Amino acid sequence: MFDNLSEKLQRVFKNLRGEGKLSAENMESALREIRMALLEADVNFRVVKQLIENIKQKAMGEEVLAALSPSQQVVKIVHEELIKILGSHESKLRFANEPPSVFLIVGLQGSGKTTTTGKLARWLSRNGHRPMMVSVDVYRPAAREQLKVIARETGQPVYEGAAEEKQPMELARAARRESANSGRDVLLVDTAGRLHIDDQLMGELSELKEQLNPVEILFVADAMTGQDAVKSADEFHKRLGITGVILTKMDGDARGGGALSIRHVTGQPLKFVGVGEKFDALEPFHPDRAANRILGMGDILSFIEKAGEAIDQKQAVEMQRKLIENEFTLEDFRDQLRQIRKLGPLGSLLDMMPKVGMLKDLKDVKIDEKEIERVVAIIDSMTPRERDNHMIINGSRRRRIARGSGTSVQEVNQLLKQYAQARKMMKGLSGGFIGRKLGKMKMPAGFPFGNMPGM
Ligand SMILES: Nc1nc2c(ncn2[C@@H]2O[C@H](COP(=O)(O)OP(=O)(O)OP(=O)(O)O)[C@@H](O)[C@H]2O)c(=O)[nH]1
Ligand SMILES: [Mg+2]
Repeated sequence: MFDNLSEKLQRVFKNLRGEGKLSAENMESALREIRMALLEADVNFRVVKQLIENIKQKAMGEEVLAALSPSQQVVKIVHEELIKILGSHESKLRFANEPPSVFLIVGLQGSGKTTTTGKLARWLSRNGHRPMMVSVDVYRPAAREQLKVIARETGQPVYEGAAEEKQPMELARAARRESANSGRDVLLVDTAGRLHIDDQLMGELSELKEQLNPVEILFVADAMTGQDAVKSADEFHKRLGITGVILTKMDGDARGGGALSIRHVTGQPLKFVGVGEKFDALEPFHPDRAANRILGMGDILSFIEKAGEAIDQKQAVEMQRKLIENEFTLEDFRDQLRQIRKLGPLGSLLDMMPKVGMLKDLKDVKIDEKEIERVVAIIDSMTPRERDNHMIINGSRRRRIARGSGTSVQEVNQLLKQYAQARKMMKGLSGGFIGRKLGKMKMPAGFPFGNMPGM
């Protein structure tokens, strides 16, 4: 989602790495490059200006730590300033004291309102709520039908209403009654889109707002439209008063500038991002995690969350300690692989991983179930002592292990080599600045799968 920007910024930091000290000159040129990278990522120019100003002040000010190298200092400062611009913390949805809480879903035509309504209903029901949906789009034929189909696909209830009903307000009111009667605590109101912001649309939305008293007015914008998304969010906010933004199609080649600008320009938080057409492709937006992603530190926390069901947290913490202290044994390695197998498709998970150093290569790799099975079989054929200390696995032990696991000595050799590499890599990672950062962020158990064959 921020790949390009991330790559460019990392290049800036890399160039600074050779410098002994932060000076006015090297900082000036770094700032110039950061500014270019942000503008190219379609970040709003006012936001860029503010960011650069803040970074400059901090870097030149007294906050610079002598212990850090120039590139580390700049990474740290940019990281902090990015988070500030993005909004310091996750903006949670609000709920009314008296259910049902009404959420108005608004936005321009084709931005993804109806799809997002379905995603949000699914997300809410998985997070302890009992949502109901209603479409008040009485203009586009089949608009209400579309939401009915989505309701079926997501297994979430929809208030259908009479087919001939032509009054948005009537539909919404009836849906609210139905929600209250059936114990639903959130009513999601999918509204009609328009090509442009016009008075009729605003009039209708204002009336819905007045009558329904929504706790959330969520503006849905297509991230691919870049700064136009930011502009229309701002205009909607000025005319209607929105409470948050959902950027859709972040899975496309949007440059991410919208996500970086919304908060600063509109004063309203980005609450969710849509990252695909499927109904599970909706993620709460976390400013700190986005900043990590942009700076190539990976999105370890999202990774943990996604892996949550498969990974035992206590084990993850223990694993992290072992990694840092280099006590990571072959047995741990096997446990990790077993967990990875439980995680399912790795592609999207790998996307969240830090793209520092060797890990960068992991992005293009695919996981191969059979490979994992083979590696697990090899480790299973070792004795506990061998798993504990791979150094004792000599030639004859290797032959025995190969026989026992139905593999070849070459395959056993390869595995041991990869294991040694993974250990080395983790040791390197846990050392430097990035490593310390990662350390604090809790490493997920499925982390060090190294350069596994076919993975
Ligand atoms: N790739 C991708 N496609 C999305 C996402 N969100 C929505 N879409 C697609 O965008 C298109 C328009 O989505 P809708 O939900 O119908 O948009 P809408 O705002 O309700 O449109 P109108 O009601 O006509 O104004 C559909 O093809 C969706 O599948 C997303 O996060 N990623
Ligand atoms: Mg729609």
